[in-house]
Amino acid sequence: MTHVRVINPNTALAMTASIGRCARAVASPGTTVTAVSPAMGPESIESHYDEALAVPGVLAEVAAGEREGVDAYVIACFGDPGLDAARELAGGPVIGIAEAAMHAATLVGRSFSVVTTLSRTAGRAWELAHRYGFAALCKGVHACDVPVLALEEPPARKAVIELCAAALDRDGSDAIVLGCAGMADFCAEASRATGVPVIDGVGAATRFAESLVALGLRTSTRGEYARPLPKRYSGLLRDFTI
Ligand code: 5HY
Repeated sequence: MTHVRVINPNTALAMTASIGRCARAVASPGTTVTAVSPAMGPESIESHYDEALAVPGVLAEVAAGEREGVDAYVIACFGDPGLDAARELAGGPVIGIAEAAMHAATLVGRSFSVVTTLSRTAGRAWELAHRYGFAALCKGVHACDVPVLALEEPPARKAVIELCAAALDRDGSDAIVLGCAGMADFCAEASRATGVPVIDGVGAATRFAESLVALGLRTSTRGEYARPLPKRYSGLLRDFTI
């Protein structure tokens, strides 16, 4: 039995439950998915400040998972907060939903567009497209300007799906990447409405995580992802001492 821990880096428990449902909907029968939120952190992640303050909670959840024997992790926030640091702690694979979604999009299309929440988060999406090597294939990042925690309201779903269609027209791209874990359950409807592959990073990351475990692939401990060197951490971070 493979155990995949899906970490919603924000503390919105209703969103964590929705993310867990979306991950379990695609997971294999032999996979256990546990969806968690950190005990500390922002209720939603919509800025660099939020993203920075989400990382300690993500790392605490990975450290807990290591104690529990978790096989792989999904970081279910489109900024992939703490991804590299989490890979230094985890023995198994750690997959960010942005990285997973962009990889999946390029396997089914020559180009993709990202549909995200607030305009201020578009820069991070571009930064990740460059970091992951997809800058030439990402034809646009489009914000619906719906706050993360408002995505569950009916008008939001309509706005996101309409923006998916507009993004394809503007960019001439082949696929859509949904730029928020809170959009995961819009995926099927958006794909029906647009007629193109619409990728939800939660599902993509969950399947990638399972596949890497099935292939016997664990995070490399050589070089950049080696365990952090022992040292003291003080103040609020004292419990992070390795
Ligand atoms: C997410 N924020 O997936 C991102 C989306 C964003 O709380 N979960 C969040 O707007 O960056």
